[in-house]
Order: sequence, then C-alpha cells, then structure tokens
Amino acid sequence: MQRRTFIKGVAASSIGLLSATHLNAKSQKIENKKTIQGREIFLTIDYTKVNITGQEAIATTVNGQISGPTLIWQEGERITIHVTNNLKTSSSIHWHGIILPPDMDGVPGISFDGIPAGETFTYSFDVKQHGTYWYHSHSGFQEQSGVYGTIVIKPKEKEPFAYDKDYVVMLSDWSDERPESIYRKLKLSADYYNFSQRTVGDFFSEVKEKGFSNAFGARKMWNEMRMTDRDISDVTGYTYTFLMNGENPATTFQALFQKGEKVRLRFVNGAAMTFFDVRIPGLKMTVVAADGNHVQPVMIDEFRIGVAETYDVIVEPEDKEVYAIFAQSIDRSGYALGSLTSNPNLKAKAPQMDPKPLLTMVDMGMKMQMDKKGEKKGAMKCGASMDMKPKMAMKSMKFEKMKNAKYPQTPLAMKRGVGTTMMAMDPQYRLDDPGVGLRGNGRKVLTYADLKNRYSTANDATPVRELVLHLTGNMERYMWSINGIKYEDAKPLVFKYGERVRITYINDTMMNHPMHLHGVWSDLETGDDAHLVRKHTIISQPGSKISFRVTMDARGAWAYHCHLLYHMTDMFRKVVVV
Ligand SMILES: [Cu+2]
Repeated sequence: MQRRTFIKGVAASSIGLLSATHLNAKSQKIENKKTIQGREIFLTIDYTKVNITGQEAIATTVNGQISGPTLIWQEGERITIHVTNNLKTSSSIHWHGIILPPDMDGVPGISFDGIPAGETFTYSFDVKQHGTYWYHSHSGFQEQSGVYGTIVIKPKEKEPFAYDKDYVVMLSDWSDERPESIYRKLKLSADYYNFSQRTVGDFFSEVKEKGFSNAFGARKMWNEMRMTDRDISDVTGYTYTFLMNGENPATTFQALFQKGEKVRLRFVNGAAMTFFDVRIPGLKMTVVAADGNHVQPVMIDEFRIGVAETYDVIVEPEDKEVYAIFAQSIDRSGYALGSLTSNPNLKAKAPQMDPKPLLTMVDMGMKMQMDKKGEKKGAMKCGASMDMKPKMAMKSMKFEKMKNAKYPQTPLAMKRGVGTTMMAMDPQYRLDDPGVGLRGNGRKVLTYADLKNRYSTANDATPVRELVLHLTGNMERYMWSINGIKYEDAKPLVFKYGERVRITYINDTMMNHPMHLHGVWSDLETGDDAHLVRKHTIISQPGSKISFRVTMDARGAWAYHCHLLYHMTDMFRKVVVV
C-alpha cells in the first residue's frame, strides 16, 4: 500500500491549481497567475493554512502560496523587491545563485540583520546573469515550511537552443510536522525517520504520542514498503510529502504540450533535505543548463538533482499523450509526480519506484581494490552491500591531469573527535559515478563528468592555492561540521579580492552534501579545464573527493554551507573577501 493513496486534495485557496508556471516561449506571454514579472516586486511572508496531506497545517508562505510565486526577471535590468515579513519572528529572502552585492544576499548575521517581524526590507540590485534560479528564506527552518520559489531570468541574447513551451518544475518536501520538531527528533535520535531502525522503545513512545493503531499502522505500512534504513536520507517519506510545483502526487502538476512541440523544463530542487532522481519514462531529456548556466547539450534518461541545484532540460514528446515527470526521493521513500501531457484530462501514472539503494564500500570512501579481509570489515562496520560495484575507472588523461594537479596548499585547522566519527580512508574523484542507487540501472544517468561549459574557460586564470575542506560528522549524534569544527566555533575563511583558488572537498561522511558558496561562482572541475562547468551548488558524494575553482571577485562577507537544512546550522562557514 502506498502512502500516496491517503493523500486527499489540496485546498485550492491556499495552494492553488495554477501553481505551475507556464512561460510561453514564443510569445513570452505568462499564462500563470502565480508568476510575477517586472522590475518592482512586492512579496509578503505570512502564516497560511494549507492542506497538503489531508490534514490542515500552518505553512510559512510567500504571497500565500506553496511554492512561492515564480519571479521573472530580465537580464540587464535593475530589480527592486519589497519583502514584508508578517511572521512573528525575523525572516529573510536569499536569492540563490544570484551574483549581487553582499548586503543584498539576504543571510541574517552575514549580509544584514534579517527582516524583523512586521517590517519590510527592500532589496535592489542589477541582474547580470540569466537562467533558472530560486529564492528561499535563510532564517530558522522557514524554508522547510514553505518560504521558497523559482526565479527565471530571461537572457539578453537569444539562447543557443529552441523550444516551444517553457515550464518551471519546482521540487520540494513538505511535512505537517513543525520543522523545529523534526530537528529536535533528529538530534535526539538521528535515525528517527528511518523507521525500520527504530527500537521497540521508540515504538512505544510513539504509541503514547499517536495511539496504538496510528503508530502500528505507520510501522506496518513502512514494513510493507520494505523501508529500511541505509543512511541515505536523514528525513524521509515517513514525514515528507514530495511536491512538484506545490502539487502532491495525487493532485499532480500538469505541463501541457501539443504534438511536435519541444518543451523546456526548468527543474529546481527547493527541498529542505531531499535529493531527487528525475526521469520521464519513454523520453530522453537533453540537459542544456546547470545551475542557470548553459552547458554543452547532453542527452540522458535520468538525472540526480541535489538540494538547491537547478537543471534545464528539453524534451520532445512523441506518440504518447501523457508522460510521467517522475522524481523519486534518493532513498525511495516517496516521489513527486507531474504529468507532461497533450490532453488536459489525462494524468500520468507513477512508475514503480526503484529498489531501496544500498550504500557500497565506495560510498564509505574505501579503497577500490580491497583485499577480502578489508571488504568484510567495511561491510560489517556499516552494513553495506557489495552487490554493486560502480565503475570507478577514470582512466582518461583528462581525469589523470585533474587528479594529479598540484597547487600550494593552505593549511586549515582540523579537529578530530566526537564530531568526526567517520573518515574516508581513500577518497576518490567520482565524477563519472551516478551515485548510490543509480549505478548500473540500465539508464543513461547524468553525472558531473558529462557536464561541460558551453563556452570556453581556457583563458581563465589558474588557481594560486588550494584549500582542502573535510565534510565531517557524527551520524549517530547528528553532528555536522567542516574540518570537525562547527560554525559557532569556526574562524571565517579569508580570501584576497580577485584571487583564484581551488577548493577540494573530502567527504568523510556517508551522506551527500550539496555545498553552496554564496556571492561567487564555483567552477567545477569535471576533467576538461577548457570547459569548467559553472555552478552555485556542488554535490559532494559520500566518501569522495571533488574540486572546483573560484575567483574571489566579490568583496564582503558571504555564507558558505551545506544546503541540507538540518545540516546547515553547523556545516557552515563565513567567507570574507578582502
Ligand atoms: Cu550536509
């Protein structure tokens, strides 16, 4: 039995049936009321009653809707946004991936003081880029409870690809629980939402909380779905309902097309904690942009989108009238669903979810060729499976060059202890690894190695130094940090204005961390220095190593953190460019 069958309708008043953004590419006519276009924009952050799961809950919303309105900007224009905070607590809006002055970036404590309850803050900046981005609150856990939306920036110049229809596909995770309560539960018991790992004691406390039949029913349901903990996600479909443009899988978002049309889909992962694996069974997708920036077109069947990443794809529907836009959560505890259809009366059926993924030795940062003894040790320690052996053969010269690149290292403070119970023994570059749960599934899955900048980066400066940052944690105690030091104990990372640096992550944990550096672009090394792919959020895979380059061309103070909402508090650094 699937949880989805319990989902009732969504209150039209609060969520709306038009939350899909339809940007008609040819006429540039906006067919959706939930879209705001123009140089001066008014947004309000409010408490709003919503019904997403069949049960009423209070969300924090932008202009009363989930997701918030899609903002359409024009490259080259100056944009002014008045944000009124009607909450009882301080709030903020951060414009994710937008290059702007530091005091407009919207991070309380770093860019500004936040927007106090009842007050309005006016943001104003020049738009110097184009593509698909998003915005969200950077205060408390407001992003989880609804303060997010998409930004589409129209380009000054014609884009190098054609399409007839243009849709935003905002993916997110919703919970009827208060986010503060989710965080508290994770702190008390890190595997709280990985139901099958919970103890008998936990079960009885839940009985106390919910009553026996509810507690038992939930447990039975999850057992029937064969949900077991594999440390893939901290927070799962046990509490989450996964949304596509604010629609749950029962109400389903619809993207309409006419036969013969090319459709651009702008995927945004606006979830608090969920990575999604996205595919449209029966259709190839051509990826044309990553994190807002054009890439060399690559045709794929499926892609993984980390929290805060965006991908633009173009699809050409063929004979079928209806296709499923299917976004299963990385741990397969649920999915978001939409319909790509030529017939508004048709709704897509979700395909079967893939089997629950198992972490492998590779995800633990173990050696590729382990002896028998070593394999066994690794397997027992972490309960991982050896049944999938991803090809880790980055044998091309390009990868070798990247792996062997040497730059002067800047030593950084490192603290090993209770906060760093995990350590990658032999972290490898895994750019051509689709990641846990997607290996060898018979589909062409996008990997970072497939991403190449559409334009040349051959003349970009070479890094003058390298910083190695370990992403660290203690899973059992739900502690997260960088180099074993959490934000409140850490000194800012200081950079010289204009310098080009290489940053390398070594992920000592068994989780994916989507790392986001504000204010400047992150140029990801994918093996081709002449086409570094320009991103704002970079997934660091479990037990792996990954490098990118940054030109520190924005003076001021910036936030730098893991974008998983419940990791962010501690896996965070202040960056200062002087
Ligand atoms: Cu993280």
